[in-house]
Amino acid sequence: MNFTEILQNLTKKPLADCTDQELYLALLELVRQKSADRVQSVTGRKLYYISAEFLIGKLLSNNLINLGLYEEARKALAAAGKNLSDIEEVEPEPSLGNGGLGRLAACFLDSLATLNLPGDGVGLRYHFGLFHQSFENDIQNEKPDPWLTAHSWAEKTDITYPVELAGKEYTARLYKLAVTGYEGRTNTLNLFDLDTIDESIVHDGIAFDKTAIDKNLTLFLYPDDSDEAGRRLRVYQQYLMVSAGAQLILAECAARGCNYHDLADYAAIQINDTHPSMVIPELIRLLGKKGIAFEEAVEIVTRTCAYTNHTILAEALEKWPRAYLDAVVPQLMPVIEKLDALARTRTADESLAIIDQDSLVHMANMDIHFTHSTNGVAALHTEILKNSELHGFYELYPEKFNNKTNGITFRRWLLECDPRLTARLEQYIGSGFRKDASELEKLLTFADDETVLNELTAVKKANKEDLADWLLKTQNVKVNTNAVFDIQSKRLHEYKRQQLNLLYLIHQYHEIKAGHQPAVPLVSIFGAKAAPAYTIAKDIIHALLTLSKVIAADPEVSKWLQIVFIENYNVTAAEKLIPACDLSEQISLASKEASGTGNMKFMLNGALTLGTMDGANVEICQQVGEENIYIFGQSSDQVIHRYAANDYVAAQWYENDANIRRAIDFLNGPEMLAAGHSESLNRLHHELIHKDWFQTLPDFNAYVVRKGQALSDYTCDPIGWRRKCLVNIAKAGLFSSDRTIAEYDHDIWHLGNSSRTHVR
Ligand code: 26Q
Repeated sequence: MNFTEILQNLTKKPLADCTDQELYLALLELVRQKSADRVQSVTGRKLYYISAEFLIGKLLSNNLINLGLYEEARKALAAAGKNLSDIEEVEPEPSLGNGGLGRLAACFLDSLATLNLPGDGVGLRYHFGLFHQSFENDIQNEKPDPWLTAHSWAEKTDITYPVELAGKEYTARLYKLAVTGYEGRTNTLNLFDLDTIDESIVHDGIAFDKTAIDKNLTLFLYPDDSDEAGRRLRVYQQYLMVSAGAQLILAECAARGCNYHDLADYAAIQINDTHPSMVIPELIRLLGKKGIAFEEAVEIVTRTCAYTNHTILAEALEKWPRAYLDAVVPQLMPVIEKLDALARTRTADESLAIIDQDSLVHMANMDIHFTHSTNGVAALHTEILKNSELHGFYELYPEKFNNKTNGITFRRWLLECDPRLTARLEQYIGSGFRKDASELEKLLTFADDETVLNELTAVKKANKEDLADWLLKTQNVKVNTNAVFDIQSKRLHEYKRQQLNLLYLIHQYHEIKAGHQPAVPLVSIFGAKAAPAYTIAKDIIHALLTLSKVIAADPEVSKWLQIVFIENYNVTAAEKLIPACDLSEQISLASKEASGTGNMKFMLNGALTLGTMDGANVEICQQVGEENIYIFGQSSDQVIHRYAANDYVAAQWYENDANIRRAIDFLNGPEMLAAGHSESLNRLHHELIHKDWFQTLPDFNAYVVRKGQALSDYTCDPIGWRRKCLVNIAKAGLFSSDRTIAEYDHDIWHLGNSSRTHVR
């Protein structure tokens, strides 16, 4: 049977007569069948990647590519007058993550399956994901983001587990989503939910009755900065996830012959940040019920579990008041108290305790004491953990600490999102890079080949045209594709410093008004969601939207400068933006961005990075060389010292620098106040002068100069620019998540083996 016939067997009518929805459902069914063929049995150790977030993105194209069916499908549909990209639009995007951490989990699942490693995900089936963002009156508005349609990739199973929350029993139901690797095996993403969830209790945006746990528990994913009630609900969510997850793991291992004493020979559990940390006491509790004594259970769990840290921001490290835990998970508190007592026999350092003097339970501390591995997510991040943030732990357990620099799956972030570039690369260096990302380096032999450089320029131009069409269609804005496309897309957070970019744009506005024409027109594109309770983050969005209007209304400036803030940034939008980017903004305050992964995606698609020496930017710089990246700003050491000295006074920088003053004072000057909301603009103005916790002002001038350099290189030396782009693509291989996963497996998981051969 040819592809058309196979598909017609599912649609039961000629493809030409089908709606896009019908074709989507047929393709979904076909992918399901083909994925099922690739399920393999497991021997030895299997990984369970537990995470509160899996930001998987749309799955149809990804699965077709990984199954090797994409081209066939595209051609069969085209022959029937159908367009695969129209069919893709029918699919809702599962928005089961905030940002980097959730997307990383999704990339890891892809790489595990591609490398033929047994590794499943464990998480939650949030009905409305994060939230859907729209701009109303230039202010972020939040709505539910429904993605669970009648036909969804996640399939309901008959498997349920009892979970006790606040003394009441709930029933967690398992949903399974197939994860098919590129020419690899099929693994599973296990998502838990309650049958009793009531979507109709959501009203006025994303508000709902927070007391009715049985109705609300998995309605939303909590943003990274939420209110009190939200945080409390998070404990409920986390325990649902880890208790059901732990029961699933024990059941699967037992079915494969595990007697629980040898759990570490059957399972490796990776704890993705502190959100799933309660899996440690929960497993100890469950092993206790199987007759295993506390001391042995601690040893088993320590050998089975490993922990990844994704942040050094103190406010993001989870510390739960024990009163929360007493109320929600009383069954865990005796275990946590025993773990605290045991940890105190290992160290007298109070800062390493699990339960502190204020009765806060430090989840990261529990993780480090009772797992065998703690890793950071980029070289600089791991060094900062060892030398400052977690120094006491490093002295106690030096052998536990290791680095695993993040990566991205090239299937989604090159083959799927940038078919034009993929085709060109294949023409130059063959198709080996599809499976072995390090082969991209072969591209370096073309660094001085003007034909190749011109062809790469043409690919970028065509991608920019595509993005322009998409922006017109979805955001109703028109952009000039001869301009530089400069993109900052990531969660909105002060440490990521979208406000620095904002101040630059105001600075440029003034320069143009003063008659200083820029080297090239600039389209400055933003994509970012702000946590609903994060006021200053929402103020920054408002200021950018307002400035965008002020500029658009001024023909003198709008010839040179345009700001586009796209609504509801998500994986689907990222796949449109990234291939069209010229300049990638990675401008976090040095030491604060653990790694970043967007930086890798932009680089792989031939954008140049404008960034600080932070997170994985440091390794990108090492890969491409200083001449192929635009680095500026304070170093992480300088920043760490400034914090330690506690002597940063933003107001001094404001008073002593006329450029800074001019830019900041524009925020609540007459032009902005006429177009925006004074309360919000005044608050941001005040914040920057009197707080500026993430040191925007000390980096301002360096940023303006470096960005100016990049823009002038773009116009004055187009061949030199494109050569830099080529080097970036060629050197991106290191950032394949296949490399990252191979390192996790080699150093931490040892999948498919017995753990005993690897015990230290
Ligand atoms: C914590 C407590 C209460 C409520 C929410 C949270 C919470 C939720 C989400 C805390 C953190 C997150 C997400 C963190 C995250 O995405 N971190 C990013 O992880 C990436 C993958 O390692 C890195 O590349 C980024 O640098 C890091 O910011």
